Amino acid sequence: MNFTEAVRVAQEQYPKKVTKPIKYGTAGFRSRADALDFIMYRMGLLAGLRARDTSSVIGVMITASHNPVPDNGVKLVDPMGEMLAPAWEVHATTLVNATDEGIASALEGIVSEAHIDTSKKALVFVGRDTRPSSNRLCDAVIAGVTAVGGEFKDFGIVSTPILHYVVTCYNDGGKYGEATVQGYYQKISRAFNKLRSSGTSNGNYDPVILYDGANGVGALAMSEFLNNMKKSLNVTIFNKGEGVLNHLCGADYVKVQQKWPEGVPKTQNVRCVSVDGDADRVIYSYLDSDGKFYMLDGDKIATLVAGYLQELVKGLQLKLGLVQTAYANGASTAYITEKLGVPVACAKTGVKHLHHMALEFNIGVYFEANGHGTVIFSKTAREAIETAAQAKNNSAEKLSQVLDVINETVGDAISDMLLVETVLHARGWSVSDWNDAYTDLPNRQMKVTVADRAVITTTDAERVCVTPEGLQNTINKIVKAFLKGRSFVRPSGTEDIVRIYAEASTQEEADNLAIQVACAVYEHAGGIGDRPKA
Ligand code: G16
Repeated sequence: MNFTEAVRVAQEQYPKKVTKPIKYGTAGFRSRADALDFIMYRMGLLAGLRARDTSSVIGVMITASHNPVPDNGVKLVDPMGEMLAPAWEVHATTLVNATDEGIASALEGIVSEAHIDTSKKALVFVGRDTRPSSNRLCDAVIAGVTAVGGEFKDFGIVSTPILHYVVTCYNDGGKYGEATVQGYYQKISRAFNKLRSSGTSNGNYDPVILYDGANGVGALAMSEFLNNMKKSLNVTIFNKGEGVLNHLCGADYVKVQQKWPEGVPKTQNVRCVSVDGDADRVIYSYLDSDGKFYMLDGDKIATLVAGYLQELVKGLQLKLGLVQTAYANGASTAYITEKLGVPVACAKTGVKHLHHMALEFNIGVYFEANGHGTVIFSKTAREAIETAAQAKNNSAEKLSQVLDVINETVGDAISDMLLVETVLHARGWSVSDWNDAYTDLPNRQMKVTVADRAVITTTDAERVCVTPEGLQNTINKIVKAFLKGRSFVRPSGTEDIVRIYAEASTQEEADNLAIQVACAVYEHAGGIGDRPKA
């Protein structure tokens, strides 16, 4: 195949105007939307080749998820719903950094390295979030797919998990479910309705939910679910799109700012469920009778789910494990290992890393503290559960129903919410009963802007900073002065900033630790703008 057409379209419609090197980040490419047209076009080209390489449908999701509205981005979905394979992240980076004329040789290089038969058919599924720029960028992706002779199916505005789901279902011939948007809603809703057939209330459990849609696609997805879920839950949707996407609301805001989302009434003792801009992350929160705010993040979800699944799989000889990242609250890790006896592994930030590690268990629960995660079941686990369920083992029967509520293909805010609701209902717990399982160590996250965030490199699942020289020593010295102090820094892969995480025995100490470490980053790593302050 020659790539003359790919070069022509690039030069005429999607010329590259930047020379600065660009790297594939935590979840694909992300930046301001007006700088993304050429990248989107090239990701269309790449998806066309990847589809031929795998003889499968590949997904392209246009979203910048938790980032602000002026940003956008692209996530590529591999055949079984996984994030793009690491070798192809390298190809993606090469292709994006080529000149317009250089596209041809970059594509030829990929074809030859991956031994791709370019005469094969290529089909790419495309989806996008609700950002104003997403439609235009979707056209660029489609132009790329078409320029390498591929075909596409445009799913329009969908959540990221829906796109992962339809890609997986199409590629496995419908075994996981029907490869349509409606098929997604129906499979998960049906399973949830079935689990609720015995009644909606139980003990302290109350099916009332305040839902924060972050003014994005998560609000649309929840309305669709409610149409399919009959009256199994009593959900009221807020932040449906009347406000600005992710602004003062949504999962990232609630998690990082540790605040109740704007636009949601401050009803006490009712749980609020916040999702992010593409509905792949979820955070719970509530206000107690004194109006005090409590947040239940990915760590709380992971421990709730792992504890429940561990009970259900008892006697089935299956190895269940939990994967977290350095952001996991120290109290959650202690609780899950010491109290529940579940092994815990630590991965680098990015669901792709967690997913990979979770595959080492028969049942792998993986969650980032920011609410991004799911549960995956190996073939062995599925077979063992099925056999036991057929033999009328009660727990296995329950487990086989729970399996269908879970979207194993990727972290899915609403499927995760339904899983949490299932566990709370089964335990007869209120949100405060859940929160009481363990107490989070007070923590704080901060961002520092530096001239070039690539100067920060890390090791040991991002818990240790390797460069710039001296920064880790400084952090160690600062941390020593704080009771139960822990802190690390890492360059974000989705925003042009460095992230700081700190935890300590009190909130004041955690805040103080975060500021001191942020100042150390500012000094050692070339901070720009104002010095970090409280
Ligand atoms: C993406 C990734 C997550 C990651 C988050 C923040 O989430 O999928 O795994 O935790 O970015 O990454 P970073 O700290 O490198 O900016 P999302 O929801 O924004 O797509």
